[in-house]
Amino acid sequence: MIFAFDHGFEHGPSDFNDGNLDPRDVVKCAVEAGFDAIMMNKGIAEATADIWAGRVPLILKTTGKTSLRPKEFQFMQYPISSARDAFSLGADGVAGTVYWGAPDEGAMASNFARLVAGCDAMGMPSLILSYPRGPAIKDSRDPDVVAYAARASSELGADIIKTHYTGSVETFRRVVRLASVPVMLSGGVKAEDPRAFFEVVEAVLEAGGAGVVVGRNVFQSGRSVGMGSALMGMVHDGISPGEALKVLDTKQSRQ
Ligand code: FBP
Repeated sequence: MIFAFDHGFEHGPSDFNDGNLDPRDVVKCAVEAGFDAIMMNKGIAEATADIWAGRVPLILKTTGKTSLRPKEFQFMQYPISSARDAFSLGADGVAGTVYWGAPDEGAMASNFARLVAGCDAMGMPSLILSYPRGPAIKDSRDPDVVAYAARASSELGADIIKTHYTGSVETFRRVVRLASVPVMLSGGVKAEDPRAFFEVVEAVLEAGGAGVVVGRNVFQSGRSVGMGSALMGMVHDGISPGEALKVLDTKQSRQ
């Protein structure tokens, strides 16, 4: 269970409200929920280190793009930190995004390959945000496209893959088998109904998925600790979506 919290860079203030505007409040909730790791950019990791350090492992996100860029230039993620930065911060892993199929796929893939080389030198695992995206990609959740991107990610040397749900257990199982390294669900836009999100998580786990990398479905829920705890229950203890809803309802409601 990895808490994704790089949205301040990727999406900006539109992802936040009064309750989650201060990253310190959000990181406190992630620690309280007991996530296995938090994925953040360097600056916010430094600013919140007194909260997470020694409690929850850090995965340093090393690539980014803002949504302020013109739309046609939003298909490229640039390196914004390094494996060395991760090491200096005491991180336990690094993450980077590749938009497979994008015009700049080559640059993103070779940047990720360099990241992997840096990680290998320091004995750190790498997580790839494997997202088919760009003018050539008609459907970024097309099972064949997601599977191709996942396999390309493992061929590149990624240790863990985070990608989109493909819509069914069967198609996601094919992604998992083809990748041959752990594949995790990418949370995505907050679901209207938490049960719907829990059902996707259940399907991913049934398909052999290794877990969930989730951001908005937690920190935009208004019940971050409850959502985090419910998802932890599903991934680690195999509780059902119905039981996860009970955990969500019984946990104290805050941020
Ligand atoms: P979510 O669970 O909120 O989707 O977070 C996962 C994530 O990959 C973030 O790490 C990243 O900021 C965001 O989704 C990317 O969103 P988009 O698909 O809009 O680029």
